[in-house]
Amino acid sequence: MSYKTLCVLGLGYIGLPTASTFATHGLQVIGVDTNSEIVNGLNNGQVHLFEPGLRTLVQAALHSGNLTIRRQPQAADAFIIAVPTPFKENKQADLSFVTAAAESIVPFLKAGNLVILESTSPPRTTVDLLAPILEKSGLKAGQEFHLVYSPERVLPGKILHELIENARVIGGINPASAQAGCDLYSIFVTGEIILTDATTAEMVKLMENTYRDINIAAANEFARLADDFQVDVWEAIALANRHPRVKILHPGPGVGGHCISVDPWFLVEAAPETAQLVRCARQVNDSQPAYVVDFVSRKIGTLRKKHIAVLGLAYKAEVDDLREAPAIHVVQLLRDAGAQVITFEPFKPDFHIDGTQAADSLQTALQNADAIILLVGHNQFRNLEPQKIKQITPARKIIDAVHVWQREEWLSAGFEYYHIGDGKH
Ligand code: SAJ
Repeated sequence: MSYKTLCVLGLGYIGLPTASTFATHGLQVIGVDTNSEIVNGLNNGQVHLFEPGLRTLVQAALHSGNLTIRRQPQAADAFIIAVPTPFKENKQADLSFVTAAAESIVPFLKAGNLVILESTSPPRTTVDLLAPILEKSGLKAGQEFHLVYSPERVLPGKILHELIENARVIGGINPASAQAGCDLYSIFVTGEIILTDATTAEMVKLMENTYRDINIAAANEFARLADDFQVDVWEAIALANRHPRVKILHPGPGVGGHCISVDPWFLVEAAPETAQLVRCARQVNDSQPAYVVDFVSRKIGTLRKKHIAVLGLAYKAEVDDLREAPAIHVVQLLRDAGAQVITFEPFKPDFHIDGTQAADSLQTALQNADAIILLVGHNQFRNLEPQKIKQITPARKIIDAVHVWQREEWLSAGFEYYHIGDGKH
């Protein structure tokens, strides 16, 4: 099949790069978002997300005339749904955005169209939820229009490269649908394209992120064990990773972001009795902020009335995304224990957590601190020089929750230095 027009629903971290990349590869693309601020901003050339290279790509797509931004969909050869699938309070998937996006397509669906869901979804969403909604058009899924689930697998920070170069799994509700999806993504994907059925593709996506979550949970639990046994977990991990078949990940303040901390719950929701390991890993990672706060209080004593400077709130280094960020939980727990917390997040300096102060500079964050906690390894923090920091803060206790600083450098500058999972020092 050949495609001339494409409608992309949802202009977030996945939809916006996808729409722009198709546009710069010659398709006429309509980018749709229900948020009028995002639509107005993009129409004025303002990109609401930080991702390396994205601004340049979006501006090139807009200037080419191939990318149009609107609030409602319109007729097209293909539709891609890339809206969020958050979870609700009870950890169940909130599919209301997928449902609304699908319903908005129905009036425009024509015979021969292709519809693709990219949003991470519980197994069987494409077959059991999406197909019946789209069939309200009077057209039969798989016979009169093609229907596909194709997971996005791009890593925030490297989205533009991985979008093109990663292997792409395309699951059709029948083989003809998968082939139609392949024809579309072949326009820019240089990685391998593998065809399967829609439910397998949904499961693949959930398995990838669950696998990583379980492996990070192992690293976090090893940190706690090492702490108990007077071992430095980082030294132990480096040595264990010399084994040819072992690759332990990094302990940290927990797992955040909109993907790995959310997606495993979709498996737990779909099969609560079976998904025991999946649930347990989630619980280990979700309790890691409490471990960090316990570690801090063991190193600096009572938290009551202590002035604590927290560096980094984003869910990981070099992103501006604070969704599900474990650092926010750490700050809330410190605050609840009576500490006077001042935060500094260089990618979102205005972000404020109730009952704490947000600093607009490193200097402001550190100037009255009793202790400094590093929660995110942004480059700006990695490169700090202990001798210079000593000049701008009275704090002499450093807790490094991501282990990006060198212990010896801080010690020789006159600080007490601790990284989590270090029971040795
Ligand atoms: N983290 C650790 N220790 C580690 C690695 C990560 O604590 O050794 C933490 C990070 O600090 C962060 C969280 O885990 O809080 C997740 O970060 P990440 O870099 O592992 O992953 P994401 O969420 O940015 O992107 C993931 C990727 N999935 C996998 O690597 C299997 C990406 O390919 C997916 O496209 C993305 O989820 C998604 O959208 O689903």
